[in-house]
Amino acid sequence: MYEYSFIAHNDYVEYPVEEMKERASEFLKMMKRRRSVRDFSDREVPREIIDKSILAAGTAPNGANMQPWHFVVVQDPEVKKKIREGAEKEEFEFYNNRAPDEWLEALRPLGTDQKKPFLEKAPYLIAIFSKSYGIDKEGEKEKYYYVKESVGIATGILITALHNAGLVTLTHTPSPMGFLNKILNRPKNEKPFLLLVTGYPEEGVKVPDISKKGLDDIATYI
Ligand code: IYR
Repeated sequence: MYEYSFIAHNDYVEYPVEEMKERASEFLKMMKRRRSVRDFSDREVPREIIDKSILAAGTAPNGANMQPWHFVVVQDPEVKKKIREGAEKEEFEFYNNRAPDEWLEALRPLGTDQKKPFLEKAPYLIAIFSKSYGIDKEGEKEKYYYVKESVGIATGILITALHNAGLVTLTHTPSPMGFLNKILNRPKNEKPFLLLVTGYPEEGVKVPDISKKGLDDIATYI
């Protein structure tokens, strides 16, 4: 067990109420512009943007501060090709054999299929792994807590950070994703959580005309 000392939270900033309202409203406006995109440009993106966004993801609140995540950033065309092949193999099974009709029906409006060319075209694939447990300095297993919740929150922050920087993302979940451990050489305490594709959108990209639920539909105030 580690012992932490406690320090003053000097980084907290309180804004005047009017400024808070303005910030909340500006943030909502910014987030409403976020869309999942399936066609990426191959334009280069400076690595620094990815680095900073991953560091932002790493600030996520998480179980006992174990930080049970690992991000593998793939730029190498050979590795991207292997990931595309692995994903398309699973997706073929999904679309042709595994997915129940009801699921395929729900996906129809999105126009998705087993072909995933963006996995080779986008400049970065970020494979997010959740760590089921850690290995401490003595080589002993270390228990991790609320792993899915923690990695889910970190992923949300990563998506938000990339969007805020001006990139687009696709949360891609080929299922099952075990092939990512093999290709990316990750240990067995790490499970693929999802594959985040990021870069600039393809010029003239189209997105489905969908809307988000309103406050009354998603929240109850008591
Ligand atoms: N993983 C598949 C299917 C898929 C599932 C859901 I739920 C989506 O919102 C989108 C796609 C694919 O990526 O095509």
